[in-house]
This record gives sequence, C-alpha cells and structure tokens, in this order.
Amino acid sequence: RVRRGLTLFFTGLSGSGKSTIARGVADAIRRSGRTVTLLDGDVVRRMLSSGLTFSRSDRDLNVRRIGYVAAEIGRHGGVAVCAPIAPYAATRAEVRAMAEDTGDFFLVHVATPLEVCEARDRKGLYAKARLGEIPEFTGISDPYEAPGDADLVIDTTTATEAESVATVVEALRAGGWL
Ligand code: GGZ
Repeated sequence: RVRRGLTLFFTGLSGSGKSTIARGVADAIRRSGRTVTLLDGDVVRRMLSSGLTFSRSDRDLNVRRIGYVAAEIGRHGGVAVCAPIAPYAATRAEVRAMAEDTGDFFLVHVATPLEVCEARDRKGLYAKARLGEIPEFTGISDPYEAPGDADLVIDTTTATEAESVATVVEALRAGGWL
C-alpha cells in the first residue's frame, strides 16, 4: 500500500536542537518501515545550496529548494524530514503549500529560547555573532519569526534528546503517519 507522503519540517534557532531531534525522528520513522529522506541544514547547504549566503533572499531560496525536494518526496509516498532555521513565516507558508499539494505537512517548532541556545553555544557561533564576526546571525543580528501555525512545539531546555524525539514520534503516531 502506498501511503500518503509527509513533509516533517523542523524550524528553530541555531543550536535549538533541530538537527539532533530530526535525526532521531528520522531513525525512528525508518525503523517503523517507512522510507525517509533527511534534508539536514548542513548537508543541504553543502549539496543543494552551495554558494548561498544568509541574506533574506538566499535563505528564502534555500528553504524553497528544501520544500520543493520534500514535496517531490511526498508525492511518491515518502517522508522528508527537513531541519533548516527557516526564519521567515511567509517562506514557511510557501513550503507548506507546496508540500500539501502533494502530501501532508507537519511543522515542529523547536522553541528552545535564544538565551539557552546562546548559553550552550555548541559551535561558538553566538560568541562570534556577538563580536560581529558573523553578520546577519539569526536571533542576534537577523530576525527569527516564531511560527503561529506549528503542529507541535518543543523546547529542549529541560527535555532530553530522547524525550524530544519521543514527543515528535508520538504526535506522528497520533496523526496516523506511523
Ligand atoms: C544563522 C548561520 C549563519 C547565520 C552560519 N545565521 O548551528 P548551525 O550553524 O549548524 O546551523 C546554522 C546554519 C543555518 O543554516 P540554514 O540553512 O538552516 O539557515 S536558513 O534556513 O536560514 O537558510 C549555523 C550556520 O548555518 N550559520 N551563518 N548568519 N545561521
């Protein structure tokens, strides 16, 4: 039986935990027997969007490309798990429309507060952004528009990685996608 495709889209700040949770959820979906493609921010920036900057128009182009690929995966009954920052609401809405044209769309806001992401500063990027060494850094010198249409909101301030993954998997199960 060919199932309805799904674009599972994570949005949130750098260091919010998006990629880690997305990877864990993708593994869980795969174990459930569905075909999964992970479109992680890092890999997409290298393979699909190389040469793009972090200007608004380049971010939009990056996020639209991810949305297009995800929608095509959905068309063929697959699950695409995407995890870019995707800071702009209008662009996320475009992606939702593209994905819903060929399958389903599920938006997860990884709403770990800026203070927490910055305090962790796993890659040292926030410190550089504060020093002005990275211009247009989301949350510091560039906007992040929090979604008002998230299907699920998670915060990794206190939840462990495993708990966050379990929360998303449970929501997918409840929605009939798993
Ligand atoms: C935000 C930046 C920037 C700027 C480099 N602003 O924590 P990371 O390192 O691994 O994740 C961030 C990643 C964001 O790329 P995306 O493709 O997800 O962004 S968008 O959806 O807005 O296109 C961060 C790193 O790239 N990075 N410069 N100025 N994040």
